[in-house]
Amino acid sequence: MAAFTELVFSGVQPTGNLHLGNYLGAVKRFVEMQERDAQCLYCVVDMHAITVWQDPEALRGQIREVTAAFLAAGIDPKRSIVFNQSQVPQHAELAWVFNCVARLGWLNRMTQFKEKAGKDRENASIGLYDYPVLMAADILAYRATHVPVGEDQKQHLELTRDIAQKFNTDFGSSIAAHGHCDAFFPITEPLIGGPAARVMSLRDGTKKMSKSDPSDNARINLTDEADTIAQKIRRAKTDSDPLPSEVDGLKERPEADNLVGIYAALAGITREDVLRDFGGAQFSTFKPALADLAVTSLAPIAGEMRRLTADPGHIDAVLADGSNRAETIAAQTLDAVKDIVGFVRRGPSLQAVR
Ligand code: AQP
Repeated sequence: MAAFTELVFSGVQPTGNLHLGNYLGAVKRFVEMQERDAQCLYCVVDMHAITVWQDPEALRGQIREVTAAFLAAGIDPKRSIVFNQSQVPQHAELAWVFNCVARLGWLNRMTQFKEKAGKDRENASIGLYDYPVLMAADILAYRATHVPVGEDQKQHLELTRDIAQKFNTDFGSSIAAHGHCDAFFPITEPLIGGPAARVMSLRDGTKKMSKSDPSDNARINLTDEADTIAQKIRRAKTDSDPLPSEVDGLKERPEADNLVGIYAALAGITREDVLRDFGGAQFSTFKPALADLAVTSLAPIAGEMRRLTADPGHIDAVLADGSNRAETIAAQTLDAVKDIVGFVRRGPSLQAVR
């Protein structure tokens, strides 16, 4: 087996309304991985964003806004590679190879496509259907070993593992003939977990907090002002019982479970810890405490995002630098993949004239 060094990859779509779920389920954990000194690549996945219509001018702003959120949350673009997907052409190239590895039956099972395409499936873009294959290419272009994501991405990560496995098997002898160990692609580990793996809507505890929810009150946006955050938490749907003292008591109480999970994730503690402090308390006590914690945690990020987005030149320079560094890694993978698959590619002397 190949010995892969730990390499972390993850992405966020620049589709607007970056929210608390994206922060707690993904971006906050990106920072934690960076602090563990892993080699990390964090990508603004703009090619994924256009699988549904995006206004071009708004998209440019949203790419810079997600980048600003990464930096404001604590991702250091010197230690981690921060870039946008469309600047590294190897993502699309590898996706094509994977289109020829993945099976139609695998994609037909993807629940996110079914949810997003809805009843009007014939009218969905081919890109939306093929989204999980491009996601596999994003990850495997760097031969990433770990991917921190929210729970909604679990099925897509399983597909990435299936594609890697099938590629390794289908091309096993060519992989060996080109001097690679038998597993060219790692079987990537999803890192899903913690109290905020699935943050739910503030208006309906059975629905995921989502960028596309028509109600702005269903989510806390990373750009919300302190007053707005506090107001949304005050108005969050709950039942009328006090909080239980044990986590088991949160079963069948999706809204209470969600607010306790958010508190735990923001404070960096467990649901059990939260209930130790607030078990028996009414929401009239718990909600103001949660609002204070949310404002204290999120207001500095929002402030820093505003400061960073006021200087798009700086953000674009961060993305250009990150894209160059990402491309250096991805180009090596693609050269190897082309050899393994049997393509004829330019040798070093011809590459020089490109
Ligand atoms: N509610 C959530 N709880 C925990 N994690 C979440 N993520 C998204 N929503 C939640 C995680 O955030 C990362 C980036 O997500 P994305 O931008 O790629 O796209 P998304 O999942 O499509 O975001 P939305 O909000 O769900 O958009 P719509 O409304 O279009 O469906 C991922 O790691 C994701 O798991």
